[in-house]
Amino acid sequence: MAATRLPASASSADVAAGLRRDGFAIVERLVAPELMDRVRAELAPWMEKTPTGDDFGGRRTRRTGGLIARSPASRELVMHPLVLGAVKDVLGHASGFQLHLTQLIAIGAGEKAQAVHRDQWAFDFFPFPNDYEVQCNTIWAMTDFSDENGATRLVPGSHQLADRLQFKNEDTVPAEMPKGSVLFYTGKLYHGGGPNRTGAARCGVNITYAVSWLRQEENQYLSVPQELARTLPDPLLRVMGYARGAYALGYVDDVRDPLDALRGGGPPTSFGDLEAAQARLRRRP
Ligand SMILES: O=C(O)CCC(=O)C(=O)O
Ligand SMILES: [Fe+2]
Repeated sequence: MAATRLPASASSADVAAGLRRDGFAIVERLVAPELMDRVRAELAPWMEKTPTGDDFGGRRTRRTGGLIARSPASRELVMHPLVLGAVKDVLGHASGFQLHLTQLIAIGAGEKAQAVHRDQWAFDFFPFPNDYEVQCNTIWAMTDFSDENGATRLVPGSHQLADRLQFKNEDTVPAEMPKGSVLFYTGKLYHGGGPNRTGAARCGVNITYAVSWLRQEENQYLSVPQELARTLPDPLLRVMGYARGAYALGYVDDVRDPLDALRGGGPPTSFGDLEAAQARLRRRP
């Protein structure tokens, strides 16, 4: 595939450049396979209980969410510095970003191809401008991803095309990659889960991020019980959404910071200077 395929030594800027050019980038073997095995072992009891999906999600596909609460090892993936750096770069036109969803996607044996789509359609199909990405996404390979076992299918460069297009399987290429690799793609890239023609599940960890002025797909405040949230590190909590989004979003009662409120205190604050916030955003590309 003539597309951005990078070694684990790649920088966030390399990844962001690939995302801007092709709408996706693959970083091979970014984490040790053992980390993916730990995530898998922690999620195994939940996976067994997860029902298969609908026509869009896949009748032979299981999506297990709530990874922050259920899998301590998955928090390393959520907070991987290369990922956070690339997300910050690609979504840098907004005043902030936050976690959008966490999901182990197990595409079962015999599953058919998922309908090709844009992930940003989740936002009510709002026609965001082509030069305004609202999402930057990852899928971590928990098994090898191959053409045969359902590697994610991509339409290279399609982040720059019109909205609401329809594609067939022949228009797509498979994001083949070994276990421990990560596929980055933007919310505008047309893609879908691939058909699995093997006898074993294809497992990938989908961790997505979106600008902090949009609603999260997975509700982190209820997916992670408060008693557990209080034990998590501040930087992770901030990414999960315990932070003010944009100028005023997400405060608690008398404009307390959500992280202060979670920890049971914090002074009232004010919204700050709207003029200054506007000026900061005007300077962004
Ligand atoms: O599992 C995959 O490879 C992709 C799944 C996907 O695109 C989705 O569920 O939105
Ligand atoms: Fe998707």
